Amino acid sequence: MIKTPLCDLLGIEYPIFQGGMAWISDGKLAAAVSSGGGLGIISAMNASAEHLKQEIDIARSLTDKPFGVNIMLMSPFADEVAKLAADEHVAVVTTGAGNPSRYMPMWLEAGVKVVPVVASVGMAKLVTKAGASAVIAEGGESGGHVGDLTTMVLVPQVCDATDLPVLAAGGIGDGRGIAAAFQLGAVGVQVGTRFLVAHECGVHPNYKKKVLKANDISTMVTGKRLGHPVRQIKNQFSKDYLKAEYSTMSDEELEKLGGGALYRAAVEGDEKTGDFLAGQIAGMVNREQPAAEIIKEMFTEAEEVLKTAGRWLS
Ligand code: TUI
Repeated sequence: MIKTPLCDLLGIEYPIFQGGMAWISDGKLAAAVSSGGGLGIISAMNASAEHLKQEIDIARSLTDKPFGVNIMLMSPFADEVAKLAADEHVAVVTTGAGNPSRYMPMWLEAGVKVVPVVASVGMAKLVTKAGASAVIAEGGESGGHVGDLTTMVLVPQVCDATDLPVLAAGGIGDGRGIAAAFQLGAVGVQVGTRFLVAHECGVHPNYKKKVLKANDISTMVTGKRLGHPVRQIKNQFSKDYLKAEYSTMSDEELEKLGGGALYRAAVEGDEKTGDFLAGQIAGMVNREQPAAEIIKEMFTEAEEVLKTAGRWLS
């Protein structure tokens, strides 16, 4: 059995978070992951507090286990969803794409545990001082909004910079990845891409098909010109967008080109104009499974790997 301080801190069986994926991580997926022993997370994404409240109610109707809410700090609704998370006393808030400090006193006051995603040592130190309960060190192998550093170099440096429990994210798709993350000092992992093909994940079937078909070199990063690099599966949209980034197109027009693309992928399954965010481990995801089975399988594998980790020692 693998049990780490993160399990005791949050009252979960397996030290794994399901990533908060915009337009994808809803109350149903979060409940399935939490019922399976991990921490399911609802994405507040770019939607209103009203939408988030509906998903929280769905999760609460499906599981008695704790779950979390992910707040994307660049969302125009960040203020109202941050307040709702406090009012609802959700067990955990994770944050992404920015500095969560301005909301931390409100969340801590409400008894919410805050676990920010960080992409640098500086941000890890800052959120440690601000009262975070743990940090997620996310490398650029992940899907969606990415930082510059890889998981391999970010995780040990974040572990050295904070006394908080560290979760590793980005590039973790099976038990080998969990075992490797633990060797770097992490005591938990966050996984997004593999949960895209969970039975309980309501993303469009075309999205699942794209992940199942992907190989090691299927993803690419766009969005550097506007300062928001995003990893996605290569398709017509990503190639057109990259070309536009290197053209004389204005920033405003470029922004318009990207607008709604994730919705078109996740909800409408539009293979040409949709933006199919996924991490580099997409090539390792070959099978649809229930969320609980994904978690169990990953940790059974990790246990096997860790048991034999000393086999070359003499
Ligand atoms: O946030 C994510 N992944 C996301 S957000 C998203 S929606 C979006 N769509 C278009 C453009 C941008 C976003 C899709 N996927 N992951 C967590 C994450 N956070 N990765 C990197 C970071 C991060 C980056 C900078 C965290 C803190 C940070 O601090 C910057 C600062 O203020 O110094």
